[in-house]
Amino acid sequence: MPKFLSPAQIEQYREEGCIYPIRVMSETAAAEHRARLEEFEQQTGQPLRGDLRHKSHLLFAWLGKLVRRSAIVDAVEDLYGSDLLCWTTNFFIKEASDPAFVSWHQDSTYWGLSRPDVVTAWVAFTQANEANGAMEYIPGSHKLDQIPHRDTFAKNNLLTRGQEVMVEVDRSKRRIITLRPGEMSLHHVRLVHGSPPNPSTDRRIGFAIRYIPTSVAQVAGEDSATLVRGEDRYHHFALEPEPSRDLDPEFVELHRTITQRNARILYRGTEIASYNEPRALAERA
Ligand SMILES: O=C(O)CCC(=O)C(=O)O
Repeated sequence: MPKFLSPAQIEQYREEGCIYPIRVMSETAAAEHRARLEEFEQQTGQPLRGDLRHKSHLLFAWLGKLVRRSAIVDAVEDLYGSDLLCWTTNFFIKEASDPAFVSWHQDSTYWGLSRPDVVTAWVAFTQANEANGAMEYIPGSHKLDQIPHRDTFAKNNLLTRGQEVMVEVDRSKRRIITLRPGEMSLHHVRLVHGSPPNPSTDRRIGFAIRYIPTSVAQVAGEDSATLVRGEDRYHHFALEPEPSRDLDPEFVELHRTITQRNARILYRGTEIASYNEPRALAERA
């Protein structure tokens, strides 16, 4: 008996590789999440960037709670069972009139995970639609094997390596993931997806939470993850603690260590050692 998703939604995930919209909090709560992010950005005087966009649930207690939010985790449990890790989180923020985009790709390409049993809960802090660069996907493409990708390191590409699939994508088959604030989509790690720039007058903010069953392992190096439900009988990942307050110095240090280690996995085979480097290189160019 599913806890949160309907049998039709579960079937849609199996067949299409993506389900949306799924309401996981009220629009007011989503606005509060956005306000918390923007309060921090005001303090630092700039949009969240570099490694602060990744594994942010270790820096901010309110994001630590979000990755454990029962509506989200119940939905993930309906797909992958009751022993679950949050492997990582990534902010995808597109400013107003922003050329930033996401090339067509499969998430699985550089993540180093042992099986494609990985789902992303993409939680909308703002609306996401055709007018502001919402995610698009090709239904059923998650059933393909791993497709070869080329790294572009393109300046405005939000992906770590600007990676893109080395096959022609038939855009006429694409579907647009339209979300209201407080809704989420769930997409499979092999799904071919991407998103165009945001020409609108407001930011588009999504928080992507990557979940795996505890049986999935990291095969490309040492790694850590957050247990969000059940028990970890496999011990493939070092387990991460939950922050009880924002920007606790111990957690800031832990976050630095973990994101540097993660970057070594994601940028393996290149000279790049941190999430901050591609951006810094692009800004100097
Ligand atoms: O936010 C976007 O536009 C793309 C997000 C994405 O590629 C992902 O969550 O895997």
